Amino acid sequence: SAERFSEGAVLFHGRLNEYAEAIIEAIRDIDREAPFRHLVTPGGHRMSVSMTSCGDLGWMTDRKGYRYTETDPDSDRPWPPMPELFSELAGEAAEEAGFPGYRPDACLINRYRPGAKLSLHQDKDEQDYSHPVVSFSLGLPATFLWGGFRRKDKPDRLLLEHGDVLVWGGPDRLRYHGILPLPEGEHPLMGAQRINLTFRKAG
Ligand code: MD3
Ligand code: FE
Repeated sequence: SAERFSEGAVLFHGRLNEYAEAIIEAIRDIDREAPFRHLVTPGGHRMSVSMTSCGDLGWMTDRKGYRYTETDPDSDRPWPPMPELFSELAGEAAEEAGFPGYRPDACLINRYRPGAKLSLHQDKDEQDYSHPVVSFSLGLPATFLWGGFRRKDKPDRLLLEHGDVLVWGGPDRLRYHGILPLPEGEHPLMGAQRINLTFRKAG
């Protein structure tokens, strides 16, 4: 089932369920080429979420700032290619949400272990905000914070569960958003973790 909870935001419940094993296997391959790592923000904080990327561009941060790169700074090799399954599923969901012709060039993969969180932020490192962001959730459920256009606007809460796909664009593209600390738990396919894949047209 699909739920449109704002003009530019659609949540497809359980959309990935039949593909979950294949996606998890593909993430294992990516982790072998470009292992998950805890990045350090420009302010010097080690992020509690660990990250890697696939696709033509990968998102990263260090003491110098946030940016997209064509190579993994840990290996100096290109990021692993984006599996076709990922781009097809992301493109289909975007199309159904009203964004036809979506061709993401970046897929950021976030791994949350219990206690990991993502503070309220905007996604502003992309060239063109007319393209939506598509996100896949796998593993343990997490509470998503859906804020306004100023950091101090009180966010609504929404549970993101295994298999969910969220498409976020148009007038909602620059909303503040985040993830509350992941509760303890054990997921049958994923163990004690949540993985989020976030697709973007960054370049
Ligand atoms: C709303 N990831 O990687 S996904 C991120 O679950 C990020 O790991 C979260 O925020 C996660 O930047 C949330 C849902 C999401 C992603 C991007 C958005 C919602 C968004 C961009 C604009 C507005
Ligand atoms: Fe974000």
